[in-house]
Amino acid sequence: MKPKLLLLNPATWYKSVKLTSLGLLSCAATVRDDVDMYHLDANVGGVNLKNFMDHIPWQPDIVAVVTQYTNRVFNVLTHAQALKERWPNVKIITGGTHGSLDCDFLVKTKLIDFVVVGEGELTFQELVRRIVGKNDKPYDEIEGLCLIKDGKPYRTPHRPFIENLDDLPLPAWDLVETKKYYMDNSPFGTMTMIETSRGCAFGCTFCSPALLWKRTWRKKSPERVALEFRLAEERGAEFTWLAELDPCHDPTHIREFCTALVKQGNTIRWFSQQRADQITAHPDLAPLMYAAGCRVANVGYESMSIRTLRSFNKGTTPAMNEKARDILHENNIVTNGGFIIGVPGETKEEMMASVKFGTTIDFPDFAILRAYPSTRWSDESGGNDENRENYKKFNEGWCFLHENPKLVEFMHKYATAMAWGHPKRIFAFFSPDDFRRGFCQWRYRVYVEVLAKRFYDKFKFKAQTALAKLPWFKSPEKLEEGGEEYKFLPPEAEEAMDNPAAMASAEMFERASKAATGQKECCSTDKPEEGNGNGKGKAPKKEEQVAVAPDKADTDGSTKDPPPPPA
Ligand code: B12
Ligand code: SF4
Repeated sequence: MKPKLLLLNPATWYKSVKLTSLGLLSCAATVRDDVDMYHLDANVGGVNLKNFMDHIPWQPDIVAVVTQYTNRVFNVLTHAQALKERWPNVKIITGGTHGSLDCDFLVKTKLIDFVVVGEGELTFQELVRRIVGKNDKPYDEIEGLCLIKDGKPYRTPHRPFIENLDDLPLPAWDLVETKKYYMDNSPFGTMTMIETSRGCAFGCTFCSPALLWKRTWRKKSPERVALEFRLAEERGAEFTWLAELDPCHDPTHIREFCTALVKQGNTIRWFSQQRADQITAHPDLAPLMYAAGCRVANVGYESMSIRTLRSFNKGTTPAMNEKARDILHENNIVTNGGFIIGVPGETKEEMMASVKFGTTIDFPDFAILRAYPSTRWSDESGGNDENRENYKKFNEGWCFLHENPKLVEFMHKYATAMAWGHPKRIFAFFSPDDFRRGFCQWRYRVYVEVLAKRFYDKFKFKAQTALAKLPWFKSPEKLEEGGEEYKFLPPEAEEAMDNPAAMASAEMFERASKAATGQKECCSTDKPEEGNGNGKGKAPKKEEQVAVAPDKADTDGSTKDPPPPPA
């Protein structure tokens, strides 16, 4: 009998979009021959944070849980605590964007045994094989790991990136029931995720994956992309997110795979993230992408203020944003635009310019600037340890960084109201295009649900506060019964958060290693270049965009005392 590995997608508040983690399934595919696996998603089929333990079919030897999202990190710990309480010897592994960038904290909680830092597949394979006794490499010699060694968080050397993404095994979609994945009330049908490339060569100051992938970009071949679309069709998927940061990075690549999709008569419609500069530099891409199935573009417009775009190191301009919007409109691609407000120093007028522009695109999404771990904004507001407490509020309309938080919170509400309530929106309801009409109606249903939930939460919170005043109603657990989200930190995590002495060394290590690996440099916005015609900003040239072997600091690990923090 093989050892047992549980693959766990942790519970989130974000339930209207049902998608499991592609990263987890891609890692799982590397250990098919070594373990028996079961995939459990605590967001679908009635499974949640409270009852997920009842849905585990057997006692696992290993649990692999995703820590992709900053706003979900405490939920991950709540899951881990329940698992460790029932099975103290189970090995818990995590990985993903957030986990990689705040790995010291996760292992310090002692609820997580190993964090796979950065690209997961090869590290995960080696680690799982080590745990089940298929190799005897010491844990601290497995590249790309964070673990506790001599009582302290310890990071092994960085693992070089996989050179050819076609070498990856196909993600383990066979462990997942396609019909469980869709967007609530949406016209898109069943959903899946396909990755055509990996990484991003840009360095926006708010973005965590730019740090994770060290500003590299790699692609799958058009044949491999076409194969993955075909297999997705075969398993019944009708819609997919391109699960990548920058699908249009190399125009030849996207032209080739779109042509391959058209040739094979692809029926899957897809959604992709895009940059305004790439849309404007290659206007011929939009019609080809449409023909290949692209129906929605999530464009990182971010702002209509050049000053704000510069402080984000975005490398685009307001003029590019306008042109990109027009190209997408002309090609009937629905635009779901992302905007961020609340950068320190941003004026009301600058925010207002973004709000106004938002009313001219199909669906603007406004977010308040967050200090995602290890980004410039986190460093400038005290580092990961200072910001961690705020992760709990990352879902909500809170402003942490701007000098006038009330203004930003107000503008956020106003922007959201304009995004949904602007009279122009009504036209989309009656659009002759089925897809656009369906998309619009779906977004409205989501909005109504969000409003209803907020109203309910507020009401519930007030009721709870009133109840808590009654002398005979003291138990916080009682108040939370039936709740879905993390509310109380597991004691081990509280301890790790409240222990400044232990944190001091980890923080020193964090800062020093970050400075040494050049992460700071990647996000510096001292003098961001203006969009330079093709809008490439500060991205390195093509030939520099290959994954580089780890530098000395990366391979140094931390067997010694950490070097002093940079001045
Ligand atoms: C598709 C997507 C979504 C989808 C579905 C996500 C899902 N279920 O996975 C939806 C629409 C739901 C979504 C929503 C949001 N998203 Co999103 N999303 C993505 C996107 C584009 C792709 C993720 C992906 O599959 N990548 C491809 C895989 C192969 O890469 P990977 O996940 O990094 O996995 C590798 C490693 O990280 C590691 N790994 C990953 N997981 C695990 C687990 C284990 C056990 C191990 C060992 C290793 C490992 O190994 C993998 C292979 O090498 C990413 C950007 C990106 N490219 O990562 C943003 C991203 C993850 N999203 C982001 C954000 C902010 C959000 C939202 C908060 C947006 C919003 N304001 O509402 C919401 C909240 C979601 C929530 N809390 O649940 C941020 C996360 C930042 C952060 N630190 O939190 C990202 C990184 C985008 C960005 N530019 O900043 N998202
Ligand atoms: S373009 Fe900027 S925001 Fe988008 S993935 Fe790259 S670094 Fe992040």
